[in-house]
Amino acid sequence: MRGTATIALLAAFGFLVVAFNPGNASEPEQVIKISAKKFEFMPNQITLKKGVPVVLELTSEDRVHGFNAPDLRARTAILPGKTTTLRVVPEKVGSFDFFCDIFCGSGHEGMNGKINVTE
Ligand SMILES: [Cu+2]
Repeated sequence: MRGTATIALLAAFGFLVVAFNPGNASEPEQVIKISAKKFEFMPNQITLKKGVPVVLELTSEDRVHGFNAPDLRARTAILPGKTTTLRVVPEKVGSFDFFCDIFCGSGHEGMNGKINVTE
């Protein structure tokens, strides 16, 4: 019985150590929702801070689209009915294009936006 109590106590203590570890107390990463449809992204202008990670939550209102920001090495397909997440850590300041890279119809070439990365 005593052994069981000791193990339970150790388990509880271990949980406390994990729960209060300062390493887990960091700010949650910013989430930016982007929706895609023929032939635009909403929003199509995004401002990020250099070195600060963000999570993009990508959804599609109609069909399969692509999201590609080559300068940020960020690319994924966006499937309808599903949320696709993409973590981005901007490494340089500037204005970078993103665009749909899965052909989606006659307005596909104009389906793009800008990511501005500030200091
Ligand atoms: Cu497209």
